[in-house]
Amino acid sequence: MYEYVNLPGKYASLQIKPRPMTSRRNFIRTGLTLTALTGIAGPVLLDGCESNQQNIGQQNHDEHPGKADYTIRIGTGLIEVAPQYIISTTTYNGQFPGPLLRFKEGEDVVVDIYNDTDTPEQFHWHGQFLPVDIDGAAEEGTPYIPAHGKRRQVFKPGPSGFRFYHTHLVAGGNLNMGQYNGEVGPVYIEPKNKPTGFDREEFIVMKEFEPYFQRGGDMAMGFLPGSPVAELQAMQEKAEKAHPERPKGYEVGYKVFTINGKQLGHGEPIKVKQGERILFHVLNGSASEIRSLALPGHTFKVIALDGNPVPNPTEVPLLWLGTAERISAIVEMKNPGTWIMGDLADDDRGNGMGTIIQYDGQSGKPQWTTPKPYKWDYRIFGDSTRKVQEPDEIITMLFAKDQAADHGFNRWTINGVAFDMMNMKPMFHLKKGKRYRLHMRNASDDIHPMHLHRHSFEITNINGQPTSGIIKDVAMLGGFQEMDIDFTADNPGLSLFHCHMQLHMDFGFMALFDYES
Ligand SMILES: [Cu+2]
Repeated sequence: MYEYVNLPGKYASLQIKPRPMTSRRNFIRTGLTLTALTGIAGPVLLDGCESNQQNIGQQNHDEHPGKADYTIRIGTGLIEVAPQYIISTTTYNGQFPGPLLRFKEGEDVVVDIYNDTDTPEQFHWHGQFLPVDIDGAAEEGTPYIPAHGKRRQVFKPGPSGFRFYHTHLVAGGNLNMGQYNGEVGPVYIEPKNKPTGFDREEFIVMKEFEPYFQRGGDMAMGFLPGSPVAELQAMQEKAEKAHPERPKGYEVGYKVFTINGKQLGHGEPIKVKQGERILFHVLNGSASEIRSLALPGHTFKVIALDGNPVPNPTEVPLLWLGTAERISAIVEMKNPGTWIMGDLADDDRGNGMGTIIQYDGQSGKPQWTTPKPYKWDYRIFGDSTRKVQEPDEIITMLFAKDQAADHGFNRWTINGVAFDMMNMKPMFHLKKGKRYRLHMRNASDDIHPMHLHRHSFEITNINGQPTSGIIKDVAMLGGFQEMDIDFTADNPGLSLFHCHMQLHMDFGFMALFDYES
């Protein structure tokens, strides 16, 4: 079903990622492009570069002298998720999560990234406004970190707040690749004006391990507000009726669930004092799952979404996070005891998705009570009084699922087009300085955490309800629902837009924006 192409001679280790249903000619062509991307000098064999190759190699950061602020080594690591249960996976610096990288907003940072694996890597700085040669997506033209090679990156981090890093490789049908691995780590960029109202910070990374395929899945659905749009529902029904012979497409399930790399009950408890205000920075590092988090007897005061302060910090009983979403929330410790902070899904929590919060002087068995159902509505954190700025242009996007169309996997399309990894042609064109509205329509029953690289966006409408002031880089679009996100084209260069479900993006759910010159 998949094939690898080995490049000749010294490039032998530069294997092309597995892609279904492509011609060998395309493989070879991409292989050469990849060689060019790595910056290794060699004869130019490309017959007509794609437009997205123009930005490559404009800066050679490898020449920056001195010592790196941080060094990352990508390689195989062993993660002890529980005593006598040790998982082997690809990690950053042999640990999971990868090390917390703390930067200062606007201050240059030097990061050395070594790739100790046999596969070229992409290291994506999620949520930052970086040039295409640093951002970490091959589709934008970021050079690969060669297998057993190194890249030095020098950049000005920003914007401030809770960001993260992760691999941006295509996994396709290979569950040992991409974000199914342990290649996720937190980034915190200190703002010039530090937030107040808390005593200390804790970073929480939620991530599953040991993935497997099944037909169909059980994605949490009912927690988003609003009802399905009939027209969008009808589109999926029509598509399914056109192929009654097809079964449900493959979905990913997991055997092991962790918070900060430990199954519930096996990590060190988070020790707290009564009256302490803890700022939790929660990251959903999953490749494909939507996560929830509750701490019985306590509330979360959400102060930032995806690292960006919200206009209306609000206390909520629990959190929901799509893949790659982050929430920064303050919990005031005012209910002494030993508690489980965990996912609402009993099976997932039972398989490890939780951690223990222990007050000083308390022992006892950790307590869990399932909270009442709660609708997760981004709009409560927004500013309902502010008038939304009208965009210069509205881009309508229809997302659709072609069930089990690609070797048993669902194929995903944006306006009828599945992203073609071979020609990587930009689909949408931006003019610098203009403001755009993406009117997203989901003609599928899945939730899609939609992500835009190298820019932040503002949520301006959810299912016909206007809102403003919520700045994010990933937003969950509900099944058969609609959402508007606005952004200013202020960071020229190719920018990838995709669903952050690894299985969706790998099977077509991506598009490129370019800037008109
Ligand atoms: Cu998706």
